[in-house]
Amino acid sequence: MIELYQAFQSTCSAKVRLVLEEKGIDYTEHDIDLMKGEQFNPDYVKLNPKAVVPTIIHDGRILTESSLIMEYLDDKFPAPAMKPSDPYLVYRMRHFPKWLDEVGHAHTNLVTFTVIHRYEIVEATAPDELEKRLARLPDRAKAERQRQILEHGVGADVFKTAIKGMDTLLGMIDAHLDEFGGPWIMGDQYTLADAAVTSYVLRLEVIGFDGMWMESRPRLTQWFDAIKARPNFRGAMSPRTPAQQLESRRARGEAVWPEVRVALAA
Ligand SMILES: N[C@@H](CCC(=O)N[C@@H](CS)C(=O)NCC(=O)O)C(=O)O
Repeated sequence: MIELYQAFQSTCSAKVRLVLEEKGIDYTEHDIDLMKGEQFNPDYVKLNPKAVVPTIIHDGRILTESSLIMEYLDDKFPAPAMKPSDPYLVYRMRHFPKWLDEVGHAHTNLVTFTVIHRYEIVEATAPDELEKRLARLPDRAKAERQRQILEHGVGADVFKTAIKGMDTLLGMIDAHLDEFGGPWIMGDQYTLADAAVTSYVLRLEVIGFDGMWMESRPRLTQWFDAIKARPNFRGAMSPRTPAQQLESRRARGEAVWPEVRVALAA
């Protein structure tokens, strides 16, 4: 049994759930409410000193960092294998989690913060608490980016860089589908690369930015439809978000999409 500390809507938590579901591993979910700041609870920070989700506890050991957890689970629970057998293909596959860890996750985080979280956090936080919340973020560069978004919204340069970064990810997926022939990123085998990127593409869809591929990337559209039809997706992502919240998030994204489309084309 694995204890998973997570936030249901967090991209990194979803990565781990997709692997757990794919392998049929039993797990118990412990939800951390990121909007309320429960990640800063001292008991949780003892598990995850960066005050982020996910964290798992397995065999009495604490594991953090979603990409590393995915690899751990794939090694510890080998069936079905989520890595190709050819080391060269493993090398190619690992570019996806590497890119997400190095830059992609921060891009998504910022895009989400710009389009929805800044409103939800502002609604849930008293004005003087907002400053304290920024001050509590261990990642100071992230706090500074969030400050710029609070001031300039989708007009902030940091937002434009982030959304172009997400476009790069879509381009990477599309190029691999072309090179390896699909249906998955590395070809016939559904791998950690597919599980790693799924929640990032889903996030763009949730905020109404699916115009980034629907009209221009048919291979990616087909891949994403196939991803959403998989049992592990249905298990890991079964809707728990109230329909009203989904609608309001999509509406917030759609309201800024024309401006974002222009920024992407620039
Ligand atoms: N590199 C970490 C990143 C984890 C991360 O940033 N998680 C986000 C949710 S997807 C989080 O907990 N954010 C809390 C916050 O920003 O305060 C991982 O892959 O596990």
